[in-house]
Parts: sequence; C-alpha cells; structure tokens
Amino acid sequence: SSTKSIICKAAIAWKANTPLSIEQVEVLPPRAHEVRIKIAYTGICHTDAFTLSGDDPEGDYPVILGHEGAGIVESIGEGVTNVKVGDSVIALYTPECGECKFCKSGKTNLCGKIRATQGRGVMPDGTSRFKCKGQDILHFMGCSTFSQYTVVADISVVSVDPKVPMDRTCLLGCGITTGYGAATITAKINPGDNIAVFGAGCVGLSVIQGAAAKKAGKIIVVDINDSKREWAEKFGATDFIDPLDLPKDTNIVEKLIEITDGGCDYTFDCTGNVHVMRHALEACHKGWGESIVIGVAAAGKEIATRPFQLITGRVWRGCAFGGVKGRSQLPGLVQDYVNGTLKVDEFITHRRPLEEINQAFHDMQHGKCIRCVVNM
Ligand code: NAD
Ligand code: AHE
Ligand code: ZN
Ligand code: ZN
Repeated sequence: SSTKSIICKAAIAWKANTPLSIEQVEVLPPRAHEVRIKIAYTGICHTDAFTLSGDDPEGDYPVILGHEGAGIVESIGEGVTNVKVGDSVIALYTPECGECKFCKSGKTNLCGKIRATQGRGVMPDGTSRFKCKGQDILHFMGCSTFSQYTVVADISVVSVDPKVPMDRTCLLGCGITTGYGAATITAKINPGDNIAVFGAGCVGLSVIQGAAAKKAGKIIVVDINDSKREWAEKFGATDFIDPLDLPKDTNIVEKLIEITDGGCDYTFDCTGNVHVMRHALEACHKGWGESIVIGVAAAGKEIATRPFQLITGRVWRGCAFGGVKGRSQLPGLVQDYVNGTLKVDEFITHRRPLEEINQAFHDMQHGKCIRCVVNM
C-alpha cells in the first residue's frame, strides 16, 4: 500500500561493545508479505545487551537491535492479509507461518520458514529495508524495534486489542511471555508441584507468575541479589534463597532437595549462567523432575552434568519465547491482562525517550530495574 521510503530516527549499533547512536535512517517500503510498523514503545531485554556485548554468535553489524516492541501498522506489502493499516500490533521474533514442518508438528512454537534469513539480519528475500549513511543496516531477530519505523515479515507480527496501551503490550513481545509461557505451556505444572526459579529478572518473575497461575506448591526463587526477595514475593514466590547466604558446607542443590523432600518437579534457569543451569538440573526430583533452560549463554559456553542425572529420570529441556505461538496465543495473553489475571504494569520500573536509550541499557544492568520501556 506504500511505495515511499520513510526517514526517521533509529538507534544503530555500528559495532559490538559501543554505545548505540541515534541516526536518521531510511526505512524502505514493505515488499510482498511484509509489514511496516510505526513503533510506539519498545522494551529492552537482556538479550539485546547480550548481542551488543559481542557474545552472540549470530551478532553482526551495523544493526538495529530491539525485539520487544509494539506499534501501529503504517503500510503493508502485496499479499498481506493477517494485519491491516492502523492495527495495534506486537512484533514477533518467533514467527508463526502455520505451514512449515515445525508449525504443523504440534510440538513446538519454533517456525522454520524464515529462520535462516532472520539469523543473517535480512528480510526473507535476502535484503535489508534499512539504510543509513549510504550503507545497508541489518535487521535483528526479525524485529528491529529500536527504530521509529521497522519492516517485518507478515508471519512475524500479530494484531492485538487496540484498547490496551502499547507501553504494556510491548512487554508481551518477549520477557513476560517468555517466562509465563515457560511455566504454563512448556512445563506441564500440576497443582501442588514444587518449582524453583533461578534468576528473578523480568523472565524469572514471569515464571513465578505462571507457576502461581498453575497453582504450584512451593515456588522457590534463587537469586544472588537479595533485593529480589520482595519482587519474587509480589509475583507469588513462597520461598527465597540467596545462595551466597547458605552456610559454607551447604550448596543450593542440597538445600533445594531438602526443602522439597527429594527435589523439584520443575526448575527454570533465567540467568544464562551455565553453572546455574547445572544446579537447576540437579535440583530436580529423581525419576521425573524437568529443568527448563531459558537464559541465553554466551558463545563458547557449554552445559555439563553427569549422565547419571538423566539416567535417573531428570529431564533437561529449553524453550524460546516460552513455547508460545505468537499469532495464535498472544492475543489471549493480552486479554488475560485486560481481565486482570496477568500482571504487566508491575514490570515497568523505568521509562526513557529514544534519545536516552544508552542510559536505558545502563538502567537494565542495575539490580533495581526490571524493565525500562522506551518511548519512541
Ligand atoms: P535479568 O538480568 O533482568 O535477570 C537475571 C537475574 O538473574 C537477576 O536478578 C540476577 O541477579 C540473577 N542472577 C545472576 N546470576 C545469578 C546466579 N549465579 N544465581 C542466581 N541468580 C543470578 O534478565 P532477564 O531479562 O530476566 O533475562 C534472563 C535471561 O533470559 C537472559 O539470559 C536473557 O537473555 C534470557 N532470555 C531468554 C529468552 C528465551 O526465549 N529463551 C527470552 C528472553 C530472555
Ligand atoms: N543467537 C544466539 C541465541 C540467542 C537465542 O537463543 N535467542 C532466543 C530468544 S532470546 C530472547 O530474548 C531464541 O529465540 N532462540 C531460538 C532461535 O531460533 O534463535 C546464538 O546462540 O546463536
Ligand atoms: Zn528478549
Ligand atoms: Zn512455520
């Protein structure tokens, strides 16, 4: 519906480990099966900082980061039928084509349709829609929400209830959905199940929220930042342990096995630390306990445990975006928020205009920040 480029502001990462710079960018019109979105708000996720730090094997530059964004459809390319101009939308880093082997499997939310080009930072036709200073700028995770306008594949966007403010819906684009989905979709928590959550950031707090919704028994939160106790309790944790406070001869695994009479039914790593991942697996109950890896680890990091842990019935698994299928299931999560059964407002601890996006990255590194929402 549009043939013109838009000139707007975006935060560009020219190379790893340097501040973003706010630049004038040209955003080309959407081609067939693409959607141009006017981004209203974006959250900043730990994964954006991870990629900016140079730890992401797929990280490439120059790039427009950001994958937790909401906005309004400005124009659509040929053949787009799932959204229309003016829709209130959330960008999806885990697309849903509904037709590929993954989408049809009924076993996963991962979609294979555009994963290869998404990983290379380009649109499905192999080219970029961003230009700055005469150069092509790469896309990120199929979203690039740190731009006032972005172009995404039509399978990477979902329309949601326009009555819900976009400074809230943006957070359903990653952190909240990831943790809540990990607890309610990836893990099959039964009432009374004991669970442990390692790391109480936006993702871990969302796991707690999901576990509470599933009426878990003990919801034990493990974090090395003591100030997370209050946060964890607010979202439904029953216990909080700072492993640094344990007596020298007790480790966190023993402690969790002791207080759950043999181990947890489910544990979740929301730290990205591979040593924590091992603890999370080994704190699972013999015979059936499952540990779900959510945290993203740096290039070169590997997990380890004795195979005996698996032989004796513990299960190691993981998920992206909580196992949530964005186009089928995000509108329902938005309604849960409207109905008052899903907390979202509580996660917003900081707000910044686009001009202050580098300070927003600093905010995030501090223990007091859960989410900083950036007003575009
Ligand atoms: P965050 O930094 O806000 O939270 C991490 C928490 O872990 C903090 O409270 C920190 O104090 C705690 N922590 C750090 N080291 C610890 C340790 N050794 N033991 C116990 N607690 C420890 O981050 P977040 O935004 O909540 O994201 C968490 C992780 O999830 C990141 O690695 C992020 O990249 C990843 N992530 C993955 C997905 C996915 O789809 N798989 C989606 C979103 C985020
Ligand atoms: N690119 C990294 C991996 C990063 C990663 O695992 N990303 C998650 C989402 S984190 C959101 O905050 C994800 O979606 N993974 C599945 C996928 O297909 O990328 C690497 O190690 O190469
Ligand atoms: Zn994220
Ligand atoms: Zn698919």
